[in-house]
Amino acid sequence: MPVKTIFETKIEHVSILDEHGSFDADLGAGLIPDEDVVAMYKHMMVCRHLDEIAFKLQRSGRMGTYPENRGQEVPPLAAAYVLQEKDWMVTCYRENAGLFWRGLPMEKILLHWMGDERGNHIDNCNVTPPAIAIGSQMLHATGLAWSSKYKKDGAIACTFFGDGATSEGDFHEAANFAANLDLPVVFVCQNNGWAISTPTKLECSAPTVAQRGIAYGMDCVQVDGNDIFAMVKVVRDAVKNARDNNRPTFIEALTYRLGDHTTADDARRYRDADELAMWEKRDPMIRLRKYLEDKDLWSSAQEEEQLAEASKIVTTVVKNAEEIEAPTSNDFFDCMYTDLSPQLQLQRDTMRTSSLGQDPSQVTIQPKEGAVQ
Ligand SMILES: Cc1ncc(C[n+]2csc(CCOP(=O)(O)OP(=O)(O)O)c2C)c(N)n1
Ligand SMILES: [Mg+2]
Repeated sequence: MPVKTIFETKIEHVSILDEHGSFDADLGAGLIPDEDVVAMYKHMMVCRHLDEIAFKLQRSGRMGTYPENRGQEVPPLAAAYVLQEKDWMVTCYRENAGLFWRGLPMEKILLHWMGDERGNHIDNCNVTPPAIAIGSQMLHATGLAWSSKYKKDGAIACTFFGDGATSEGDFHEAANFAANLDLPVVFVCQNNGWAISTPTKLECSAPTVAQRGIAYGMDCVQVDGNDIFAMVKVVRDAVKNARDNNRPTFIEALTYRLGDHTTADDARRYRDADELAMWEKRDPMIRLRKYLEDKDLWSSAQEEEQLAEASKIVTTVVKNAEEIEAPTSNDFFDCMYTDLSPQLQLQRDTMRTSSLGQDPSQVTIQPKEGAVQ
């Protein structure tokens, strides 16, 4: 029996606006109207300012742990730009730029990281709360896509996750399910080179993360994730494939987190200063600003103006988040169950007393000292 090749594949890498600001006019022509590019740049400035302020809130004890998004704004923003209102964006925790573009109030993200459950109550747009259990959200996206296919409502799901998340079983289950059931899902992996302190090469020995999708029979592509034009192009293709053909696509977006993993981390302990310096030069905002300035679409005066605007927006957002009425301990019960059993009702009604769980008619109910109301 002769040995013959029965399967060969390749992974394409897409780049349109490179780190030096040069633009591939053939690939990039007509992709994004100028006014939208300006709007995206302005949006990124606001997001980055929020990121900076969130970091300071944590450092000054006004917020819990926070994962900086700085440097990774482009992939989620591109997806949010392409998706339709009915579609789902199902993310982890470094996708603020896309969530806000879709209409998620910024206060929600601050509340989430302040430990306030109301940050997860989203009723104005099709996005899910940040998924902290790594990989779990890919299954949710696949389920949402399955339900859309079943209901024939034409919606697709676009899910975001990190390079590290592709080493979780959840990724493989979601990918297998989506590909075998022909589901309209777009899998976007933000490959930032690290899963906290574990470099990607230690958990993926293949030359690209993208090729992990090939095993499931998906179209796979790698893209410069700091290039808004390339990102919009590949997401648009993937969304079309999902919507028209019910086929999932795997996108590996090469990017970098310019900050620490979270405020609980110090990346200087494991990341090379030279590596960081190299990626600082590839900052998506530097190249976009240069692109806009070269086309006379942006000026220093506009930059100043937008910085002031970002500061104004973020100040209001922080004020709204911090001044929200304090939650009551009844929320433990009321937000968890639709119908409370008599026992739980009793616990709720007596939890701020010294007679937790006892029948109020049979004991003298005394408010507990120092109880939160
Ligand atoms: C199931 C699970 N395991 C471990 C963790 C702890 N953890 C939090 S973030 C992280 C690394 C994730 O890396 P990656 O998927 O590359 O995302 P990135 O933070 O780089 O964006 C780990 C292991 C977790 N949150 N959930
Ligand atoms: Mg990572």
